[in-house]
Amino acid sequence: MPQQEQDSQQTFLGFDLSTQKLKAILLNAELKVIASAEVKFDSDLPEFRTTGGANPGPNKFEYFVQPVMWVKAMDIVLDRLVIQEVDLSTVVAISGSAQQHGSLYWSKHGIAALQTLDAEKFLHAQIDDSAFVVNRTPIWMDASTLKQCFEMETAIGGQTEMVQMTGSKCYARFTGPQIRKIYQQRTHAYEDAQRISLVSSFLASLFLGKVAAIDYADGSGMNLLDIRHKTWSKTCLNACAPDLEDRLGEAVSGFSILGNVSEYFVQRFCFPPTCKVVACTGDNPSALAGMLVDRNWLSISLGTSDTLMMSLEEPPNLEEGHVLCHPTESHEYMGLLCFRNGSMVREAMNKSEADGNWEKFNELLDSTPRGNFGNMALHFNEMEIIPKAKGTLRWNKDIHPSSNDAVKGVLKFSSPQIEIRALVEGQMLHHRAIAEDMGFHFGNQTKILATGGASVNQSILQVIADVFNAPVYKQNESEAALLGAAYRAAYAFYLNKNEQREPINSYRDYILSKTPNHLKLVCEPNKDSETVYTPMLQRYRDMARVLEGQLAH
Ligand code: ADP
Ligand code: XUL
Repeated sequence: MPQQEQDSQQTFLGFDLSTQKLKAILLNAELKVIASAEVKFDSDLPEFRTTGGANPGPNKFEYFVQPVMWVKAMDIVLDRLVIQEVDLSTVVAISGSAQQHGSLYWSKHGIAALQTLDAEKFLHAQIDDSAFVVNRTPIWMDASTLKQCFEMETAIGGQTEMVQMTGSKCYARFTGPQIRKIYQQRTHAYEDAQRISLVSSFLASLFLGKVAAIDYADGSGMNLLDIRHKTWSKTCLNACAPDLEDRLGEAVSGFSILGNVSEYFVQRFCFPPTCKVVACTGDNPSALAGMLVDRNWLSISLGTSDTLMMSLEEPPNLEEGHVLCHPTESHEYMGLLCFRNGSMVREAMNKSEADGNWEKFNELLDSTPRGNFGNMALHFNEMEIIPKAKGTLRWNKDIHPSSNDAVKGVLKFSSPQIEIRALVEGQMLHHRAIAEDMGFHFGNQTKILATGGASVNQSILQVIADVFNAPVYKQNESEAALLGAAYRAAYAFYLNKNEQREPINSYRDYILSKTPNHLKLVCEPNKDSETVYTPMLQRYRDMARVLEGQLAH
């Protein structure tokens, strides 16, 4: 077959091993989705008795997964593709996205099993419990390692040092503290662990037939990687557990081709023997890769919690929030902010002021002017992450930040519509202020990409456009993390093929040249936005200081 025709038949396979499911998509040479399949852990694999994809552990704050569940899910998802008559012999590259922070501890037997898979048998019959020395993999929901966080930060000289080195202070769910807990509580298992994988590198390992390298971006969620030098930090490794570097292996770029797919997949599923396995990464970095946005874009996910993602030139030293190595731009960083008081608070307000009806909520929101006559509110129903504050504060236009009234604020506003606008504007002012603190530069070029459950709400999106004084866009295809995995596979394959040829397109340029219309404009800011919201941003900061101060007393 002529080369061009051959190229046009190439496909790229992406996976997302998220908390609740394993999903696969196949993209054709034009990067259009041509097939997909998924396995839901709770319903498709009930024998593992997960709820929302996780098992609560025996002790407080513990959450785990039996890794064999993920192996079994891979057997099923591949079979589901085959049942749809997907031709896997066209797949030239594979990559994946996975929930961040979880850790798997390979036994000697497990590593041998990966290398000698028998194509006649299921994966899970060969990579079973005995492949791991710890058969309960701690996942990101686990919050049981506060002691180890404290120990690691103390050992390296404090929280500020940890933030400067690794981009995050120690978080209980991060992998370093989790590894330290295993080392302390199950020392023999730790000693027997030949290698340690993240969930993403475990996913790559299945296809590679050996333990795969961890990529820089997902590696940034461990409190172990020096994010500026992209190497493991010796001080952090020493603060975590002995002889750890050998167990982690070298960290690599997310565009690295780790090798060809193992013989098992060639024989059992007809993958071509030259099919490349590209390093897998975490779901958040993979989502940023899937959104194809540059440094002018702020991505806002309005899910259960509100999450902001952005590209940064330099890592800031924010005490909270996360800075990761960028998944696709080697000279940039990725900023990740997660806020607890997102949809849950909007939902509570919708219930109390609009009978739980989003249409009514929107009518009320739209009936009030931008700026809400100077009425503002902060609703941190749960302890917020940044700022560390809890409680509700309402100010009207008459309250002076340094007056006695500032602390108490106003008890309630005069109407449901004022309450609703004060909430939504307050939330978005909060998000904007913290994004600025993280180092995001707002300007004429700024654009917002909205995703997540509440991004269906046009009235909320209009408030976002106004408060951020930037147009708001949505993506045509959903599931950015999954797309990101398949796009990275395609780009890594392209880089590999063009090694000798110049010039090489950047990741974004290359993918966008094939999928130019992946976004749609949904809202534009009103002309007076900057005038209305700039003073309110300062007022938000004053209000936040009051709430923070209350907590301190
Ligand atoms: P997660 O991925 O965190 O499970 P989703 O991205 O599915 O969450 O978003 C769920 C949230 O979307 C719900 O908490 C709900 O409040 C919110 N939501 C759904 N529809 C609307 C709407 N029309 N307006 C505002 N919020 C909505
Ligand atoms: C990020 C985090 C989660 C997981 C699961 O720090 O803990 O978003 O990646 O999705």
